[in-house]
Amino acid sequence: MKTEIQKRRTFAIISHPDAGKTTLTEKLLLFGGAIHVAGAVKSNKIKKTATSDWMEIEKQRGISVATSVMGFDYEGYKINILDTPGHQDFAEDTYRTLTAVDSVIIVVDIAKGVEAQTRKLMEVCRMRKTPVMIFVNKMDRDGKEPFDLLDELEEELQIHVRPLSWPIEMGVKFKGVYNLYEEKLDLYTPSKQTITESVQLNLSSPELDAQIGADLAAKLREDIELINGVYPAFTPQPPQGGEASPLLRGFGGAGLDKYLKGDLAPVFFGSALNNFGVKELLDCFVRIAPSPRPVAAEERTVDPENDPFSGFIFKIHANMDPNHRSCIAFLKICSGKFERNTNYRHVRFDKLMKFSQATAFMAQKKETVDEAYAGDIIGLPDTGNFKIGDTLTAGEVLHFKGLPSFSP
Ligand SMILES: Nc1nc2c(ncn2[C@@H]2O[C@H](COP(=O)(O)OP(=O)(O)OP(=O)(O)O)[C@@H](O)[C@H]2O)c(=O)[nH]1
Ligand SMILES: [Mg+2]
Repeated sequence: MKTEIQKRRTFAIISHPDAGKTTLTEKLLLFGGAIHVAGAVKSNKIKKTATSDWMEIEKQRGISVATSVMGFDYEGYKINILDTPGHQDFAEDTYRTLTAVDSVIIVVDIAKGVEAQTRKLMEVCRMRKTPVMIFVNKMDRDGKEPFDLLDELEEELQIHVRPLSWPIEMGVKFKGVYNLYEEKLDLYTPSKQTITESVQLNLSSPELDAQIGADLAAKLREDIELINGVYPAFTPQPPQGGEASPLLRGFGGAGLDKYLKGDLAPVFFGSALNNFGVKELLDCFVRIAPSPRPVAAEERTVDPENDPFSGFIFKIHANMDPNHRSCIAFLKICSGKFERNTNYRHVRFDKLMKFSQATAFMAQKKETVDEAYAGDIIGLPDTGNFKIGDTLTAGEVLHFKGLPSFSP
């Protein structure tokens, strides 16, 4: 059970509207092999709509209205993504979602920088000490100077930052990024291809000059020297069997500890629409993002790996499936293992309930689950038994803390 729980990565993608959350989610599903053709957020040319924008109103308006949950397996990890709406009218849904995740990825538009809703959501993350990674999106467009943007991120989001990739030019001149973590040059080609051309090379190699020209190579070397001088060292676990990049080594991985405490955000640059920088983000994410963390209940702190089953309802959705009029209650499993047809205690009613029809959310389709583990989110058919904040346990009385309540 411990191995199952440790391989789970449950996170939300958050930001101001239009930064590219749904587009990024779609590409993460694509790289994770969960879907084979990426859909797009409203566009007249493209027939397939984004997997996470499945509601009719979302398809029509090209915005996300409700949080979608999608799970998939990637390189031995089980990933649960929650794509949230950015619009403030639906912020309640997003705030609740933040109670159900172990980390977040914040998407920032290179041209717009930090926007109002992103700032508010970051406040919630700071309060909860949620580890944060930042994806600077839309590098195919002209935007702010990257060092200025880093200062803006630190100031506006009140979090330290640490670039783990670094852009070479932007907009029409965008050449790609240098990946500090894996010491490679990822070259950008403005197409929809999913494989990024990358060259393993040391910064001092003359090959760099050959690839991007002497001037840009000199500027890149200067920029990276500055980054390593100014920003905290960051030592993520090296790729399997490999060694952490010497560029990031030192100071005992102070950056990684700070990330896990929610004090420092690693920053990646890319373009979700062009499939660029997404795989690099995902590869680093699965290695450094936390597996399910302990959850505070009024009674005690619940340990995901050593405690029996417990979980709470953070969202209830009506009419998800036009063929079934029932509601679905979204349950985040905090500890242990959930099993089908097993009696669990509904703490508020003080009665036992069992579920034969619990569903897992695998991209686009739902499927019945026999078992699920801490970190997972499952859907329970609800005929009026649940309220947001309700707890289910293997028997113990627990009330989880920190669920915001809103007037109806
Ligand atoms: N040029 C460019 N456009 C992008 C990129 N990523 C996303 N977009 C576009 O930005 C628009 C908004 O993208 P979405 O993914 O819907 O943004 P969102 O953050 O999910 O928005 P809400 O759900 O409404 O909060 C869409 O038209 C995308 O095609 C990118 O890398 N480059
Ligand atoms: Mg969206």
